[in-house]
Amino acid sequence: MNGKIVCINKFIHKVLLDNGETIDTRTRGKLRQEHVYPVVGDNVIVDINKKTIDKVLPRKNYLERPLIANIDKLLIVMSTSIPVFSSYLIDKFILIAKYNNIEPIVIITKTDQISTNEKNIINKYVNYYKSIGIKVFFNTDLNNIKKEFENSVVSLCGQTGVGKSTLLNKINPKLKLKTGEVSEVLGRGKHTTRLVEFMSLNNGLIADTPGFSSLELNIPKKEIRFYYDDFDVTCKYNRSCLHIKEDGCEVIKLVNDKKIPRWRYDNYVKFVEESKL
Ligand SMILES: Nc1nc2c(ncn2[C@@H]2O[C@H](COP(=O)(O)OP(=O)(O)OP(=O)(O)O)[C@@H](O)[C@H]2O)c(=O)[nH]1
Ligand SMILES: [Mg+2]
Ligand SMILES: [Zn+2]
Repeated sequence: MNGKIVCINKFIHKVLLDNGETIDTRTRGKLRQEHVYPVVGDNVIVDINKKTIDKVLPRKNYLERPLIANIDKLLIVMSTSIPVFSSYLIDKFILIAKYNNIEPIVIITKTDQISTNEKNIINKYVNYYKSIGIKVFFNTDLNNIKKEFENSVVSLCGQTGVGKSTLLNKINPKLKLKTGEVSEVLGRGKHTTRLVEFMSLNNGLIADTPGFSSLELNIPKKEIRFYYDDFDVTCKYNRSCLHIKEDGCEVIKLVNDKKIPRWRYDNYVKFVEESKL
C-alpha cells in the first residue's frame, strides 16, 4: 500500500497510509544496501504485513535543512526580537525554496516585543517582499496562514526559538507541541523541537521542524541570479553577468537608483561569495 513518511525516530518510520491509517514501519535491508535513505515526506510503498518500507518513490524535491522531501510550500518563520531579525536568512530560504521549486512564504513573529519604530523598519522589508510577489504574514494572522495549508504539503523552517511550534499550537491548541524558552544570553532558542514531523491541519500536511543555527547554500554561483525575479532586467551582460562588479551592470544601476534595496543586493552578493559551487 502507498503512503507518506510523516516522522522518523531512529529506526522507526511512521507512515500515513493512503487509507488514512498511520503505522510504524522499518526500512528493509535491501533499501539500505541500495543506499536508499528515506526522509520525512517521502512517498513510499509499504508491506502492510511485514511493516516494512519496500520502495521509496521518486521525489519532486528534497531539502537538507530541514531534512524533508516533496513539499509544496516553505513557511519561513522569522522573529523580530530574539532571535534578531535577519533579512539575510529570509533571502537565503527564499532562494533555496525557489531553486527547489517550492513556494516560499514568510511568517513574521514577536512584533509584540518591539517598538513602533522597529515595526516601521520591519514593514519596509515586508512591503518589499510583497512587491516582488512573496506572501508575508504576521503570526497573528492565523486565518490567512491556515488557508495556505489547504490541499498543500507545507514545511516550517527557521532558527531555533522563532516560534514555529508556538504558531502551530495557536492554530490548533490540541497539538500541544513542546515550546521552549529563548536564552537572553545567547539570543536564541534551545532546539526544543527535535524531529521533523507532519501533522494534518486544515486539509493539508504541515511539518514542524527543528530550528538550526547554520545553513549551507548548495547552489552554483552562476545560477543564483536566475532565482531573483526582481533582478531580471535587460542587463547588457544578461546570462553571463553575475551583477557583482561588471561595468554597466543594470542590476547595480537599479541598486544605485534605489529601485532594488541595498540590503537585498548585499545579501545576494554574500550568497554568490559563499557558494562553493
Ligand atoms: N512574545 C512572543 N513570544 C513568542 C512568539 N512566538 C513564540 N514566542 C515564544 O518564543 C519561544 C520559542 O518558541 P518555540 O515555538 O518553541 O520556537 P521554535 O521555533 O519552535 O523553536 P525550536 O523548536 O527550538 O526550533 C517560546 O517561549 C514562545 O512562547 C510571539 O509572537 N511573541
Ligand atoms: Mg519547535
Ligand atoms: Zn549585471
